[in-house]
Amino acid sequence: PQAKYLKDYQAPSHTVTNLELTVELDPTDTKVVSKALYSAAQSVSELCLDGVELNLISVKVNGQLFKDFVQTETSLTLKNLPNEFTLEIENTISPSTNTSLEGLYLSEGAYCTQCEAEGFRKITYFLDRPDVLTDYLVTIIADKDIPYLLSNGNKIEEGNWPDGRRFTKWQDPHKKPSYLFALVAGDFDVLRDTFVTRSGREVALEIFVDKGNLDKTPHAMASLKNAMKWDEERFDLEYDLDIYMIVAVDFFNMGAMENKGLNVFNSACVLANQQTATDRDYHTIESIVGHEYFHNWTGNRVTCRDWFQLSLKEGLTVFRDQEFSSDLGSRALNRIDAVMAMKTHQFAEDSGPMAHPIRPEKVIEMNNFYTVTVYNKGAEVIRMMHTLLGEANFQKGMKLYFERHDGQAVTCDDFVAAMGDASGKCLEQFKLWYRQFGTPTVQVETSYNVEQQTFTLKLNQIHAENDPVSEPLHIPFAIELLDTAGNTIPLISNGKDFDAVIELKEISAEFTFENILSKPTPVLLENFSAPCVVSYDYESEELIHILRHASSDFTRWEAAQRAFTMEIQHAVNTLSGSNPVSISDTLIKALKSIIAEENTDKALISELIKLPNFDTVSAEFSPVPVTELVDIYKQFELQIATQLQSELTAVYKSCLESGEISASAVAARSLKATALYYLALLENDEVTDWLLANSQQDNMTLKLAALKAVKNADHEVSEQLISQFDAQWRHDPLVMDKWFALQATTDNDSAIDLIKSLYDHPCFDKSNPNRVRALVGQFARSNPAQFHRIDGKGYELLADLLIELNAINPQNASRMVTPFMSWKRYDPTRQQLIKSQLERIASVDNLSDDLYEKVDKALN
Ligand code: BAL
Ligand code: ZN
Repeated sequence: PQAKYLKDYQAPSHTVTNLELTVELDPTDTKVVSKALYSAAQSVSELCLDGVELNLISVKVNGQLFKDFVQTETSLTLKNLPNEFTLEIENTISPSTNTSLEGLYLSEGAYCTQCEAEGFRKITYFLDRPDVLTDYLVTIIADKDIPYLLSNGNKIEEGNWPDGRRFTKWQDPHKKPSYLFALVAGDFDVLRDTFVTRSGREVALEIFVDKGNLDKTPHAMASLKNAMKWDEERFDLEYDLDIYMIVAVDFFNMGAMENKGLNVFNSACVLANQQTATDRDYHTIESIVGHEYFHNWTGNRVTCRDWFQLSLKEGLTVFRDQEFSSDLGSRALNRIDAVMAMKTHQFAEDSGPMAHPIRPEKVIEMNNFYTVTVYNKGAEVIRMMHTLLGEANFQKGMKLYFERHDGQAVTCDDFVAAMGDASGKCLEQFKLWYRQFGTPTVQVETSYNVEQQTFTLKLNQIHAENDPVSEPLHIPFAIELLDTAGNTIPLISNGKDFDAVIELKEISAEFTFENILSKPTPVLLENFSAPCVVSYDYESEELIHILRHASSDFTRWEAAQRAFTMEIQHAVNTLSGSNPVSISDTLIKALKSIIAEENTDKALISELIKLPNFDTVSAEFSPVPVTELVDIYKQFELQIATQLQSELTAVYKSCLESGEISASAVAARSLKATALYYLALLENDEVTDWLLANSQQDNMTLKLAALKAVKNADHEVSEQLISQFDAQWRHDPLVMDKWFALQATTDNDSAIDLIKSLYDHPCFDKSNPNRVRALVGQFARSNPAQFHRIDGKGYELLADLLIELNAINPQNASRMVTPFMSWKRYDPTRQQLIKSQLERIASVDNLSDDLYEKVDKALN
């Protein structure tokens, strides 16, 4: 396969106007006619169009049949062309056999499209690149029994086609790149509403779902309206069409897609009611509905010049959706989520063979770069600019960005330039964040001078070994100093008030603060102000002090995570034979008092008393001591349950919740779930009653909390509850995904056989990405004991599946290979086992570019 390089970018050879697309739908023989005016940018006589898996019928230039072309598997090159001409191409495609879920395909009988990044070329021959912006006029023709025929923009005509079929015609008033094209056709239930924009325009809102699912749409609709209002208020951005449609489909590779005026969503990211969806699902839906809506400006109105610039729209839009969720809900909890994603997934990617800058420079398969780096680290880079500029200047930057670039396809440099010009802040050095990769470490040394009452921080930035950037990065490094009573000490440096954000611009620098009456406890990289690791030798008492007193809830959580991690590290070092390991009394005492805090958000308490997840902790070790960690987690959880039994019991009883989705009810359920998770580890009849009672609730959050708890504890009622759930929900595969995910975490030796037997469950379907992710994805991500079995059977299970998926859906296969990418972090035996599975995959005939790129990087 051929790699593409950012440095080789060339402007398109032609501009395209007045694209008329006529699509006659048929499951195996859909006819596509595309007609447009092409104008050569300079005088060139060749035009090379992208096209994949298309059956070409005819080419006409200026109305005349045209034969002077060369066809390959991925292109159509026309020769000896005039400077300006109309081109009409007719081709056919087969949606029903398209299991890649790219281009036009069928999802449970409904036609739908996915064109980002390069799916439009599976529909017709075109300049399928984001910097070719065109106006679209789309005619859809289909059998009469398909009531909804949808595309982007406004419906301008509909009626009967002469042969008895139906048609609709759609015009999008905004020029767009081909990746934002969408077409949907099917029979749906529709939830309709309206939104009146700030300037008084009424926008029709429509959510299309499978028949019978209407009662699961109000939350998505409410989220959409909240997003529209929020974008007006916080970003001064108003919606620009008269209609906004969302269609939910069951077969979808991603979460959702921001096609202009016609979003297509994975049904998992739309459908929710209290019986079927957890509070977490509600939150995810709100955030994704927001995310896709926010793309209307950051992505659609201003788009990317080329795919290397993906973070231009994704990093920025993730930042915007994070801010949306934080403004509407708890800022601290949203920050915890975002930082957890960074530390769990992005740091791992950044230290493995797929490490890349937020603006990659070399790509084989673009679908492989919809990554936590481009999205989440990209959002952190935007957040750093926000920290450095402040909200007012950041918003000025956004205004200037739109003033300069509305309707254009631009680069990340254009965005940073707008931010710099609008604020007057020099961001030249800051731009290195777009080129560097690997997680930088900020090494911190501190010293307290008793006589002078000063406190000095020495910061030293160290870049990852493979980082191509050797010059110092511009790092906003936020700090807080706590006195012995836990109060925040005002910062004074050189006699002046000092902002809490140190701007580290050198490799090494010192910062001294005055008027510090006694040795303070430093909070470092407060609020995760930069995507870095902090290296500092905290005493565990210091962490407990921060955990108790820090002014920010997020900081308290980070201190708890660090304190737990230190205890786990200590346990790994002292573990020997069957001697038990334990959490220190000081931390247990701190946890006890946290649970009893009356004025603290219950959802935060729930997070503070949870152990850090396995992946975050693993990152601290080389090689990862898998077996020891699994053992220590079990011992620690049991110890928390035992020593905090009375506190957990009390808090469980005091968490009254009303079955609503109000913030307080959600928080109460979250803490209840955590208490139940621990308490299930103890033999206690009262707890068993609670577990049974929760499992019968008509509320999925509580029901699933009970199931997770019994599953983790291998509780005597576990099997009973698992089969009850299956019996109750077998009719709803989306709900069954929760059940598949639970089964995947079975941590005894029956796990592999169980998973294989579930491939035959009537709800399971390997061609559905949600199912595969729920069962096998969850197994590889969240069942370390069984995935990393020393007999290699866990690895074999994943590799078998990837080889099958390679032929069905390469994009999904490629996402699922991630757990293998960090193979070098394990012990020699496991390394060898994973490596041999990677080699097995590498030797498969017809290996997709998607898998090839990753496996090749992993092995070389
Ligand atoms: N653009 C692909 C899906 C998303 O990030 O919104
Ligand atoms: Zn996005």
